[in-house]
Amino acid sequence: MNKPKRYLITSALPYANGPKHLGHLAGAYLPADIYVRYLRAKKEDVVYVCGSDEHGAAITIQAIKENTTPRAIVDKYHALLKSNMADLGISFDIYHRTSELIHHQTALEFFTALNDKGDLIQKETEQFYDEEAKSFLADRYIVGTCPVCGNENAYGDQCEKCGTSLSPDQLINPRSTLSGKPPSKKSTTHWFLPLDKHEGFLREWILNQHKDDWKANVLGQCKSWMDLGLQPRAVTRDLDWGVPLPANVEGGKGKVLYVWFDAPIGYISATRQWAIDNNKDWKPYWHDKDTKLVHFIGKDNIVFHAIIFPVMLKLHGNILPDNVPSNEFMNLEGDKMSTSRGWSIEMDDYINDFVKKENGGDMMVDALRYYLTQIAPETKDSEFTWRGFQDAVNSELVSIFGNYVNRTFVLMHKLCKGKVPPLHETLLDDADKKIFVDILETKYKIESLLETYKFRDALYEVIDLARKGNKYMQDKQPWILAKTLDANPDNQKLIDNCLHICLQLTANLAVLINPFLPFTSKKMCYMHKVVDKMLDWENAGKPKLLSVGYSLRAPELLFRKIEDEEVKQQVEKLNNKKMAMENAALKPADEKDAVIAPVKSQIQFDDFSKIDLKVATIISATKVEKADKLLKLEVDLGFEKRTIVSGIAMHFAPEEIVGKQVVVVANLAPRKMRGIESNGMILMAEDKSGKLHFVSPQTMIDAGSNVS
Ligand code: B3M
Ligand code: ZN
Repeated sequence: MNKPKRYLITSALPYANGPKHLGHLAGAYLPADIYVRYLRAKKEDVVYVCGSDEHGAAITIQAIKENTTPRAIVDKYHALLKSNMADLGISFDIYHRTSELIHHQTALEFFTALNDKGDLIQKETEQFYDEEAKSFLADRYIVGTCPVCGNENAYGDQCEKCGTSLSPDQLINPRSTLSGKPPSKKSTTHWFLPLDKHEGFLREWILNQHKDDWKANVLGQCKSWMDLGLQPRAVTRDLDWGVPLPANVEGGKGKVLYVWFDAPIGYISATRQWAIDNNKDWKPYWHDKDTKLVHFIGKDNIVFHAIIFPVMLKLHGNILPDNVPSNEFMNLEGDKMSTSRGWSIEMDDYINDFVKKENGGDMMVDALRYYLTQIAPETKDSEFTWRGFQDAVNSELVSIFGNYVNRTFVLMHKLCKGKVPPLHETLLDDADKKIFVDILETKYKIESLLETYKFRDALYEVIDLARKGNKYMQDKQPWILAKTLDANPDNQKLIDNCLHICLQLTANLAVLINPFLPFTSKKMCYMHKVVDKMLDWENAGKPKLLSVGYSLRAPELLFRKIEDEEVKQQVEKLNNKKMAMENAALKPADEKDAVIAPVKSQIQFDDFSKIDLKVATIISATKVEKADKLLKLEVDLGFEKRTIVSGIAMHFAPEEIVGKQVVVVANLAPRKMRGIESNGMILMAEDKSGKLHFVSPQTMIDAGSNVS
């Protein structure tokens, strides 16, 4: 397209059904954020929208799992996702939600417009039905035995054990999750989007017009989908959670829009809400041909964004996406990332473990952004390992980038009185001049890489420029020149030149790294005593960003090293989490649904008062060797510290319980377990799924407090 007048950038709307992991972040959010920050630095008109996807079976199933309402689920996880994204520097202009009224209105207007024009068709189909619950059943609501691996709890759309995609008809002994009874079939009428009618347009638009600028994985998936033959897609469902069809649509009673019909319209409603909040006009962003619309997504969302939504947009008279940059998946320590299997690092976990002030704060956000970009699964699946994270941070961010900036500032304070030294043009040699050329070339390379969505290569260029800076300084050795100043006072001019150039380079690095590591750039602005305006992209490549004689601040620590111990702890935590999940899943069904245990026979108050219950604080927890279930705890009872061995290792990772308060039977006779003397017992509540919970005071109180 011609130079766009404005940009509308979207990231896939995450389902508000649980925390999201680092694979999600690396797939659809971080690359979009880098792109948007770059466009903003270029002073482009850009709006970046996202929000929670709050409809569909993903939500209602989670509500059943957590024994609560869909509303409570979306409220809880919307708040979590919104704050997680903000903490990790994802700079949406709006993070909206599809349960908002304006979204329901926008989605219905869209549906009605298409329906009124005759772009949708109605068809009668047979659907699974639960006679007892009087409810149609989404595929997810039907469980049965997986024909592939024999898992007795496979869902009607997928077996989570072996990963096979299924349809409910393939399940052996299917049953409804609502009543437990086998489902029947019942006919129902739905609205369909006849994709087959649009095949000609899609083939021309995707496979011809975009054959050179869309990624190969996107083109490939679209082509194979079309080659299988496009079918009409249902856009409504018989459900009570979603965007209800309006009362005046005949036959619409009890039906809602299918979540994949309403969710992408969420991009439009988010733009509308953003426009209201900012006193802007939303229409050009969705109607003007000069708008560049880009959807950042993960590979499981390709057909929805590259085929189905574009057909909807075209029928509705909107602009079409200019690109749909989609990432492959990011694996974790040799296995697929999956929250439900416990093999994942949630954004929330990373924030709790690393971004807290005492662990490094914002610099650890940038450390994560660095590693995730460096291993971005842009063309094939990639792999996150904690060791890889440590390597990237320690040997690139700390040793190359951080070290270069730090050395420059330290030497400038030592050898140039804390000021930007003058440049003595006549003394410039080739190596000096080369740095200015390198800066400019790097800028151009980064621009063309970012504009073609090659974020990992673009980031590499920034680090490579810092590497060149290090080498330049190492070759010039201004600290050696400084030693001979008495004999050669003119050497000061060479020192000046070296540090002048090094400083113009640090200022340029701040501009160039800004889209990727915004917190680092901010800190660098502070060190350079310049306002954030220096980060405008037009400043990139300039040889005179800093004025001669300008005094600069002392260097600040930009990054910190990741210790071996941290890597070890994280790997252990991951393994523990997976084990706890597996144990919960392996419990036989009757054990999970255990009835409430009958009340034990009566005792007298005297019997009870013999038990001395006290509040204790856990000060350390370690696994007991060769005993899967045991943790050795040190607890503080106020008047003394004690060791207690407790059978809770399947339920808690050691590091997550340190600092927690518990109730202890303080006068229980000591007992030896695996050779360790245990002095007391910790009270636990067991829920019906068999999971253990601590019994603790509501707020922290003095250790040793009596419980009676
Ligand atoms: N919520 C699916 C997902 O999270 C879906 C994306 C909607 S984008 C409009 O993978
Ligand atoms: Zn299976």
